[in-house]
Amino acid sequence: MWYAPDFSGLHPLNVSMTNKSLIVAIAALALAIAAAIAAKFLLAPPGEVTYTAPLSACNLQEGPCSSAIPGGGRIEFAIAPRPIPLLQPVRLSVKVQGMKARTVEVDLTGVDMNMGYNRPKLQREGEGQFTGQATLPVCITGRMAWQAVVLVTSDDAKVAVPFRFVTSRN
Ligand SMILES: [Cu+2]
Repeated sequence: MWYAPDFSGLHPLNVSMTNKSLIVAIAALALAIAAAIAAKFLLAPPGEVTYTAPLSACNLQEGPCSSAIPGGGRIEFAIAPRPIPLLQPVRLSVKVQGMKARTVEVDLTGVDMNMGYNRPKLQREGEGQFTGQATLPVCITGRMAWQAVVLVTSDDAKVAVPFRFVTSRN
């Protein structure tokens, strides 16, 4: 029996095809890595805060407070009635300027003590106008410092704007 040696695997065309697919594979991998790096830097994963405003010195017990956001916009926030009561529904109002707000939430936390998860989602009332309700739990200590972080989400950003206020037992 005589067998013709099989050189098909080494055929010049096959070799060049192998090289081409290898180059394509390497290029695809490099592109995927570049895309992953770009995604990490340019697009934050959904739900992740992209900008946190410095803590405002404004006191929500005295009236509406506002804070600047990147791009020349502003977030105005108010809690009513004032003085802000405990164990009673309070009205939260947020005005957003210079940002296409999709959702607005207010995260209410105790500054020095854990008061549980309290993050009502506000309803859209008009262009850049959101309102909602929350109830602050009563605190065993008389004086209680609160932080209210207004969370505004657009299609490509999530901005966190913190404000503070103090309640007394009432
Ligand atoms: Cu407390």
